[in-house]
Amino acid sequence: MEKGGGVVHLVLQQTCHWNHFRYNESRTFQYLKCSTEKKPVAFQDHYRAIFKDLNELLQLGDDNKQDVVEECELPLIDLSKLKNGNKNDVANCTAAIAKASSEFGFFQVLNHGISHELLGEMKEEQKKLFELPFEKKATSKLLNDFYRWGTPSATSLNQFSWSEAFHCPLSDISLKNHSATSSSHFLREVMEKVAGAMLELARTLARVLAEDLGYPGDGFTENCNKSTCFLRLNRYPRCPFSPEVFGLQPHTDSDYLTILYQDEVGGLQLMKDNKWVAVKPNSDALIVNIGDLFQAWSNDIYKSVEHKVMANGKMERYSMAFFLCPSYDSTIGSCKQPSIYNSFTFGDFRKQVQQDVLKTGKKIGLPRFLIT
Ligand SMILES: O=C(O)CCC(=O)C(=O)O
Repeated sequence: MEKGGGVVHLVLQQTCHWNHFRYNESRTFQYLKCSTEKKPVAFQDHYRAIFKDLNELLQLGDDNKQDVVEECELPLIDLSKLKNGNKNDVANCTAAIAKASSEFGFFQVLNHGISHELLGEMKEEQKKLFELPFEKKATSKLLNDFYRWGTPSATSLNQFSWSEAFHCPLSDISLKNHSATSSSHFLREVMEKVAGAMLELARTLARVLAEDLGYPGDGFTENCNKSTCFLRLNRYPRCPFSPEVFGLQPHTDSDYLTILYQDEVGGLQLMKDNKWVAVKPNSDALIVNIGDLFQAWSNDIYKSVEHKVMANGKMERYSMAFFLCPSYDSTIGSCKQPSIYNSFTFGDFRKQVQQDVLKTGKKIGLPRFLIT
């Protein structure tokens, strides 16, 4: 047995179905390519340092298993009430959205205006995309150049995410520069429809939330458009090291708000009253969560809550997230005085997050901008 990555190597040989892990004739790893470095990099070389601890972890047995996490029902809000013309219904629905955003930072919406058929088509296209060979996803710019897998910058296991994703600005999904015969044509067509519908939904929700704090109209969402917002397609492969490994490490979202479509597998957890709680999947609903920019703008009335995805040992999982973001030069100030945060541009915020992640492996986020 080799030192360090050797145990991981053997375990993966026996159990890993992540189709990126390829074996050659002698059943050792061939190579994996990392999306940020366009040179082949052996998985065990790239992640040797962080996976070596699994050697011990795998021998620890049940003592090391994560605490049992309770399941929670997120507030479920019927958006048809916003549009039915009844003033009472509109007021109740607005109040429910605002309450959930300040108490949970998360809620689910029903009758959101995005059809089951469209979401089903999206899931099918997403599956086909991720089933392609790893080299193709990593190098052929299927959705331009926005593929990532794992966490290339991770230096420890708790910074590693057992997932792969395409993270695309909405403007780069467009069919305009792609012929009808291109292999990604139908995928782009479906993504464009989903992204357009999610942008509209996100703007509606942002408008409702701003209005509840006394700011009617389109306000800051005017700066959120196809060239500033993102759609992320996520796949969480089955993980032989579950439950010790994150599918997606704990984080808050660096946006105004996020809309999430997830399949029925589950694995999303959020922080509630200093405890992780698991979100019960509901196939009729979309999940909405408040991001850092809304928390700053609302002066901490709406909460950007930490969340994570736990890897699953039995099943792969798919999700898709839409991020409502402004242009990088947009200033995020607070709607209330005295403000808790210094105002900052979205570009400054992103830059600070990236610097912190590079330096410490972790996002610090809003606390960086607190007025001291
Ligand atoms: O897949 C999920 O449930 C969460 C996705 C997420 O948090 C993200 O893409 O930022």
